[in-house]
Amino acid sequence: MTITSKQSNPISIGGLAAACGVPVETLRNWENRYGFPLPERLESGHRRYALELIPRLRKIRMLVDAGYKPSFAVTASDEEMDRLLLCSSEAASERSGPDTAQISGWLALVEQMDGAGLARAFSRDWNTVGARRFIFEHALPYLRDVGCLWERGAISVAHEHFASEVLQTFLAEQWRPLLPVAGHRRIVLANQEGELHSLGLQMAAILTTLHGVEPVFLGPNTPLRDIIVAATAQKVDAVIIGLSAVSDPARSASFLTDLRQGLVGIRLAFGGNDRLPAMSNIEYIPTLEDFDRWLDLLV
Ligand code: B12
Repeated sequence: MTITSKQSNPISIGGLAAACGVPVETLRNWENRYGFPLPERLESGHRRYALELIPRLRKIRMLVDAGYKPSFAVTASDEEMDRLLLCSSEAASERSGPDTAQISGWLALVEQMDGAGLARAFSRDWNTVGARRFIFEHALPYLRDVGCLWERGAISVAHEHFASEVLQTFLAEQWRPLLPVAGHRRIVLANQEGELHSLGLQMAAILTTLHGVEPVFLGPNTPLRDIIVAATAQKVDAVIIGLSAVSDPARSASFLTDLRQGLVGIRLAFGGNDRLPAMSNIEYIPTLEDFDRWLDLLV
């Protein structure tokens, strides 16, 4: 298609290269290989580009700088790009401070699949910094890095499973001996049916015991009726459901609504997925820090 130079703010390939930090040669190369960025042509044959291409091209450059292949970066969806860029900026290599060394050490043990070493390293850290700092400042960023490294192809799915499994076992071993003795409040902690991301719930169990409240821990993938039976029989003060970004909001909302109907006179709250609609008589607790405050008010 040919255009006249009067058309909506078109810029030359040199202008685009300067605006995005991508060399002219590379822009031509991407156009030939991947069909992006596509110029319009002046009658003279010169390329002209819409200004709207600049933000996307800048993101592509950032992804390539972060180590992604151009064939992947140029064709990624906008949503995917945003997620990966967030991931790159949060990755261990770009953080600084003493916590970075801690987490990098754990990740090295994951790479070697050294479970005993990793459990010992968790234990040393837990004893040094305490439960809350362990969770919020080390375990959560560690899991985020594991996810990022896996997304970048730097570690395998097996490593991701290994990394989360060792942490999951470690966390479970920490809170059970802390269980309070008689005369305390009790709450059910369960993941929705189909939900396997249970580490948030394990961390919630630790915070619960730190408040002297007993978790009735039902764990991942718990069917609706079993939550109702357990909560009713144990006469708990509340039921807390752990979801994740993976859970389908409509399905989770329907699960929670059914659960609400089955739980007579028991508080119901959920955390872990922020895409659900507001639901009557069901509380939403966005983060584990919020859950820590929620427990302050319960006791
Ligand atoms: C460990 C992990 C797994 C492990 C889980 C093991 C376990 N025992 O939990 C395994 C290997 C099983 C797994 C499986 C899958 N996973 Co996964 N997983 C992860 C990983 C690396 C860490 C998640 C985690 O535990 N984080 C710790 C929690 C506590 O932190 P958080 O999620 O940020 O939660 C915050 C809030 O949501 C809230 N919160 C969370 N839980 C709770 C609970 C309560 C009670 C409260 C109050 C608050 C709360 O508090 C936190 C902040 O304070 C993430 C990567 C990442 N970048 O997060 C992927 C990730 C979550 N998984 C993902 C996917 C796609 C899957 C699978 C579909 C993969 C597959 N193809 O099989 C399956 C789904 C399984 C299922 N049906 O549930 C995607 C989700 C993408 C999306 N947005 O939809 C992620 C982001 C990876 C990725 N980048 O693609 N996964």
